[in-house]
Amino acid sequence: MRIVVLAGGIGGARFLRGLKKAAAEAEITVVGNTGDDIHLFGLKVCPDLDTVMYTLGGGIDEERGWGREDESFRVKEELAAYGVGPEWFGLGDRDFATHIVRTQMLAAGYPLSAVTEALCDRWKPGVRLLPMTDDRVETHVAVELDGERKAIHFQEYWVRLRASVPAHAVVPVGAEQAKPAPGVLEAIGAADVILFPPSNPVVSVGTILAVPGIREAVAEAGAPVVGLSPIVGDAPVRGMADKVLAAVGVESSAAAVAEHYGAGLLDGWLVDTVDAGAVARVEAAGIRCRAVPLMMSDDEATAEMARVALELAQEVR
Ligand code: GDP
Ligand code: FO1
Ligand code: CA
Repeated sequence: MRIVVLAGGIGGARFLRGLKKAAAEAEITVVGNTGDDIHLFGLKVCPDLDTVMYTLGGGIDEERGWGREDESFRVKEELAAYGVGPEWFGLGDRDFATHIVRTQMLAAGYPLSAVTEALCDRWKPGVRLLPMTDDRVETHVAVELDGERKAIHFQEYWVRLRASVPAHAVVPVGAEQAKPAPGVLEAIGAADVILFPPSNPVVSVGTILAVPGIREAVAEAGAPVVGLSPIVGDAPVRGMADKVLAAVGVESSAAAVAEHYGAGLLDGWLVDTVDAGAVARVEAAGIRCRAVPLMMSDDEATAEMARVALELAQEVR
């Protein structure tokens, strides 16, 4: 079975760990979000690709959910001693090596997809990890700061400001001119099942779908498309999905996220049991829906979510 997953960082990565357990024989291709990417200290950092790679490869800091386990921050401290920031972004010493290798390969002319493959040669995530695009895309958030409206990088909005200021718009800068990375459209076209993990619908899955050709390929794919809600009981399990959903005019609820993707894209949708009341509304939108436990408390609970998603895919095909 060929499974394609459009994934962000932590939510996508944890789901993938369960999916690998639920479908050990499957060939899994992950289309990763690169809209969170940022250039810092002359280095290219790809948080969501790295979160997937480290999580599946056994190098993640489990508690934080991002960055390397057993990490230290001495380089960051030394940079700060020179007055060189940003001090609000926590790049660890072990993580730095990944960004140095990536930046060096990009400078030598390799596309991000080839660099990601090379990094995965070390981590062996057990999935094929493709960036959504080899082109530069950066998610910016329009905010009100000190009475002034301005656009800031998504990482500044989330990591520095902790989404504490109202977001008026979310813009994947560069997406319109971007092309899907090699293999992305082919994988979607050849998939038996396409899954949207419980990733952020705006700044993760939404950004991937904003690359011209990807949304169309998913909508026209022969394979069933099934998603899992990142919103449980009208709030994100973690992160700022409620804030960025508000910025795009979508209410923070499992049903509203399904309607936001729409029946043109989704065939099936899983909501948590606490949102069982939303099933009828999702089905009225033409999307098959079931309510099951959606908390990724451990790999077995997550594997069970993945099994139900694959069953629902069978039902709707
Ligand atoms: P990010 O890039 O690190 O923000 O990760 P993703 O975009 O892949 O996933 C973020 C989303 O995962 C958030 O909106 C969370 O609500 C959701 N999420 C995290 N843990 C869980 C969980 O255990 N269950 C569900 N249903 N959603 C979760
Ligand atoms: N998230 C934070 O909340 N604070 C950080 O200092 C931070 C550093 C960081 C470094 C590398 C990396 O791959 C991820 C990192 N993240 C950090 C997580 C990440 O930037 C965001 O949580 C996601 O991009 C949100 O989708
Ligand atoms: Ca992300």
